[in-house]
Amino acid sequence: MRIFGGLLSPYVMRAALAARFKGHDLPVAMPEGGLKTPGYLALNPMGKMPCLEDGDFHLPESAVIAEYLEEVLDGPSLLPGDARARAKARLLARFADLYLAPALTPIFRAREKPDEVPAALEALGKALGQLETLRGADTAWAAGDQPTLADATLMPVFFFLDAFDAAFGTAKLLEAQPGLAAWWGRAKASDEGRRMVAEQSAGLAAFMAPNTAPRAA
Ligand SMILES: N[C@@H](CCC(=O)N[C@@H](CS)C(=O)NCC(=O)O)C(=O)O
Repeated sequence: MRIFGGLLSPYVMRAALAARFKGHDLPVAMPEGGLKTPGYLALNPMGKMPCLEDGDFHLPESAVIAEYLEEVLDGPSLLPGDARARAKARLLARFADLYLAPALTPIFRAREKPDEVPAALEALGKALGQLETLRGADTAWAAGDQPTLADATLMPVFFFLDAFDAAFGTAKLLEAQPGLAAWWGRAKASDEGRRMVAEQSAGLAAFMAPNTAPRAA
């Protein structure tokens, strides 16, 4: 089993983290020739990363990949507890996909479209407040006392709050959300968090290097 993509992408990292939280270290690499070759588009017609390869089975879309890995890999459950606990983990992950990550996208594009950054920062602050409310009381991990699909989804997105802080003050937006701030502090200090931060930092350095980096986010 392997994952096509680059680990700077929060979507690729989500798939990798889901496997790692279950005790599996899947290889991750860009597909030969990039994301738009006829061969890769036959596996993932959207031409995006990640795409999971499991034998002759190919699966795009990080949320679906993470749920598939939860089903096929042995190891601790990433959807533990009762139906309500599982729904909570899924809700936080879905919120990240639909509201949090899109708010970050204009900040990635700040070099090309700096005018869009102030509105993006406002949207990001609003999304963090909504996430704090959805999450409710702080727990050791995002949705309970063990890592879930919510942590695998949120952690690679929160990396960018730290990474963009010097330029845009993004980490400060977290100060208004004490539960999330506490969770993120613990998550990035965990073994998987420290590894993730190192890998995404390396990917971001390559991405930001002028004219040399493959597009990774
Ligand atoms: N909904 C997709 C989003 C994947 C996505 O947008 N990936 C970006 C990298 S962060 C990508 O492949 N961009 C390259 C492109 O669109 O050409 C998922 O969850 O897997």
